[in-house]
Amino acid sequence: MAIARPVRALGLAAVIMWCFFLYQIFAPSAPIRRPGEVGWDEYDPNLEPTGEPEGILMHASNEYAPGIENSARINATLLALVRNEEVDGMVQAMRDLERTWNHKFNYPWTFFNDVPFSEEFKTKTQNETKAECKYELIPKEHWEMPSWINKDLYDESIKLLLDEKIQYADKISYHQMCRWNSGMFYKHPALADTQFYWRVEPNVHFFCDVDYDVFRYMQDNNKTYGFTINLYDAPQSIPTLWPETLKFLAEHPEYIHENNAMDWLTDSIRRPDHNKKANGYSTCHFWSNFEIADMRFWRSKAYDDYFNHLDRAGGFFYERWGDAPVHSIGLGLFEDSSRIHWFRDIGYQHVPFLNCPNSNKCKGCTAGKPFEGESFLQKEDCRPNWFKFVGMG
Ligand SMILES: Nc1nc2c(ncn2[C@@H]2O[C@H](COP(=O)(O)OP(=O)(O)OP(=O)(O)O)[C@@H](O)[C@H]2O)c(=O)[nH]1
Ligand SMILES: *[C@@H]1O[C@H](CO)[C@@H](O)[C@H](O)[C@H]1NC(C)=O
Ligand SMILES: *[C@@H]1O[C@H](CO)[C@@H](O)[C@H](O)[C@H]1NC(C)=O
Ligand SMILES: *[C@@H]1O[C@H](CO)[C@@H](O)[C@H](O)[C@H]1NC(C)=O
Ligand SMILES: [Mg+2]
Repeated sequence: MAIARPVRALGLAAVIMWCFFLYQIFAPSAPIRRPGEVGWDEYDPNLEPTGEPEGILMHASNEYAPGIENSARINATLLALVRNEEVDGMVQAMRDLERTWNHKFNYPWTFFNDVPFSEEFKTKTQNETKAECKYELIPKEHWEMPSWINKDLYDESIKLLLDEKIQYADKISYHQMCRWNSGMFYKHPALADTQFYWRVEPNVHFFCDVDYDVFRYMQDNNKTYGFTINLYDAPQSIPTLWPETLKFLAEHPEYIHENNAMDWLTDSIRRPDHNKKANGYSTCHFWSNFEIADMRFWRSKAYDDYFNHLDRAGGFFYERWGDAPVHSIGLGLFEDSSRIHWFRDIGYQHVPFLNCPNSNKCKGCTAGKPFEGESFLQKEDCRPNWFKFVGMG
């Protein structure tokens, strides 16, 4: 009996589909690797089910209602440096964070700008929250290029950075922004009575419901700094940052904390070229567009002296030192590394990288996928080094 060719083709397709289906069900899953085992670098702990962190937690309650006196809120703010033109991106980021967290806690927002905020910016952002919004102008002396920067040397240096394809190298405002985030924001008079902040940039995303007060978590569990993402930096943007740091340490060995993260800062095994080009620094850093932190650390003598040393050296302008490596080196040297916390439960994205935990509280991201886009981005993730040298705390 002859079977028509299309029917044969259909039958074959059905068999293939069936085999694929069986394979999906019965194929052995990739072995899960544990810390200490060979191949640890490839294992992503975000694949494991994630709940709330251990430790003391304060959950949402009517003590967090907006505008009440003696609320359960502590001395903290959501903080954003942002331009008027970025209002729509800011609204989007606020909407995510209000939906997943802040509508339960109503912490105030504080916005900073080097020019006055427009009425449009104020109206649109205040409309996104029941909490108070404050709009602050940055004083000129915190923003402008310091007097000791040599303009000719700056112009020459920018040419070299552009040859190295360093993004935004020729935008003065980008250098100013990095310097302000490194050593100025916490000196703004509007923050004089604020201890903790959560930094938020326009256009970022938050994916997971978080039901406890993260600021209280920091305070009650002795945490100084919280991060979600750990990345390598472009070494060409910071060739003399580590050498300047070593000069500073030679003058001030007393600032180094006994439980520091020096091994994480100086690792040369995972990405030897980066360490070499950065003259001894792995370039691994907390990606600072997300940070939840205690400003007492930035205001400490150790960090303040360190920032002033770097500022005098000029690398915020002659090179393109970012606030992420500067914060990270400061923390890695002068803070107890057990006081640095990985907020694995906060689903977060700043394109193209993300932190996506495995939890039914999260919507809109794929657990365990640390980047979106081309696979070459994978190698930029340096969390495995943090886990290796410090842990998952
Ligand atoms: N007011 C103000 N805010 C700025 C300025 N430059 C940067 N920012 C803000 O500083 C933050 C970081 O700047 P971005 O341009 O996002 O820098 P980035 O995250 O390194 O780069 P992207 O990958 O392009 O996002 C954002 O919140 C910006 O809104 C500026 O000149 N004025
Ligand atoms: C205010 O917020 C509501 C709800 O999110 C939104 O629908 C509305 O468009 C907003 N209004 C303005 C002026 O942004
Ligand atoms: C808030 O924190 C700041 C800075 O640490 C401190 O000076 C101030 O006294 C605190 N205020 C309250 C009400 O706790
Ligand atoms: C926090 O640190 C203080 C002082 O070092 C200590 O007394 C306290 O027990 C610590 N609390 C927690 C939860 O670790
Ligand atoms: Mg950005």
